[in-house]
Amino acid sequence: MSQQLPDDFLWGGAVAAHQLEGGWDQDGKGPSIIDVVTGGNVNTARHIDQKIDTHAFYPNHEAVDFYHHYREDIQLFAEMGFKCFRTSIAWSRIFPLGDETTPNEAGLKFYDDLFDELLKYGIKPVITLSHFEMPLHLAQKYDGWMSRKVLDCFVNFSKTVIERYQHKVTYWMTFNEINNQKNIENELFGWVNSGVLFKQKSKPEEAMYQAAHHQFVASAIVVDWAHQLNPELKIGCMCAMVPYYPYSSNPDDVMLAHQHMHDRYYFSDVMIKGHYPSYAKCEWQRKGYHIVISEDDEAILAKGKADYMGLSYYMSNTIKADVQTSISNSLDGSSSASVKNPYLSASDWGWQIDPVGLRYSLAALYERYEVPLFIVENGLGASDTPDANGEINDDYRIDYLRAHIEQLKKAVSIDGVDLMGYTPWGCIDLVSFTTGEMKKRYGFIYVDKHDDGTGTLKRKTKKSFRWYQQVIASNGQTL
Ligand code: BGP
Repeated sequence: MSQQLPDDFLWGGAVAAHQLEGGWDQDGKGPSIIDVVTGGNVNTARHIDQKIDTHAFYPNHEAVDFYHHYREDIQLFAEMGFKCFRTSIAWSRIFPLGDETTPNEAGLKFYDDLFDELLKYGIKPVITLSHFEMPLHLAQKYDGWMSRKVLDCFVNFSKTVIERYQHKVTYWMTFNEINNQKNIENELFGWVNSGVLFKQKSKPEEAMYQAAHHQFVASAIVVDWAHQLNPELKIGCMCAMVPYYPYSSNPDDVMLAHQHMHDRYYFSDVMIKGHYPSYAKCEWQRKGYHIVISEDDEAILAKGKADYMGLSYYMSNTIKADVQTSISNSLDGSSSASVKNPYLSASDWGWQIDPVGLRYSLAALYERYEVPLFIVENGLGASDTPDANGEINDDYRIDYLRAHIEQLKKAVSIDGVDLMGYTPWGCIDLVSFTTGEMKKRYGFIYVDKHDDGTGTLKRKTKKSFRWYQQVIASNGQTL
């Protein structure tokens, strides 16, 4: 069977504003909820009522200074042959506080220039409206997405940028990995998704569902509005896909894995199907949750269904019914029943490497939703060490990506998945989200920047750069 990908397949790379731009307070940008997260052992609570200590080393405040290096970086992306580049707009560059009516022109101009630079090389921008960002003021003043006021602010921000860039940007996503917050045990996820510390609420899970409801409505309003503005625009949702496997054929393991998959599907079910799934309503009733849903909300959700689904995929998770201890795994919302999968190896950060899980996820999602899918994140975090000649021979990264591309090709050619494109995460080295480290690198391009803040910021291509260049040139045939 031919494993040909479509001619217009969107090969590229992915980043997020706060993890690479730096310039956190430049040209009128306000502080964002992510600017007070130091990474790893995030303790956002202590920052909320305090002024930001500008002397503390927050890795993302400078990051890899894409804010000033984007021309040189885009030139390298073009050399790799990128068809698209996924990044996000830092909301607080546009609305520094979030509740103003007039946008910050300097912030708007930065993204105009950035998109023009991409388009100069024929690289299509793919834009996430909120990649773990919101002006800090909105979290402090309104309790983040607990409030419908923030819904209005997000819609205003989205309309402002979509209207401005509609002729430069066709592909949009509303919220990055909106489903991370389902793991209410990890405060980092709730904070970056919603600007809320759910564990401080009397009913944390109910609060999470309420905040998410406001995001669903906001997303649907934006999708519907954008379609009316310009029917060419494609607005997707975006979820982290970490499939749960049953540890064994024990029916209890199988059922547990099935139930846990609701954590993965809940958000995309609402955003793509346009209504709440029955298992959600059943859970709210069983737990005595009351989610405030306004009269028009259901009609809004039905009208503003996402055009496609963006997903991140790094690993799978395995679940066992009678186990109370967990493997350490910070990204995937793992419960106490997660166990090591004996068939898989793991990255240095414990993320279990599972290329077949990507095909499995794509097939399952496409059968469930029948909308185009877009792999907007995938990759291996590793601590690259330059050799004696200063070269980075990252064969481990090439092996990881090759194995995943082989599987995505099978998903297209054997499982019939409509796949729009593939943008490996952190195509240029940037600050790790879960750990705040520079040493956890994903890039095809090395950046001389280190965890203690030192480094020249000089860029250098890795071995994987030439490899990926060939992959794109051959449309995935030369791996
Ligand atoms: C996803 C985020 C990204 C990114 C990636 C890798 O959850 O959408 O922002 O950082 O994970 O995670 P990390 O940087 O922690 O290795």
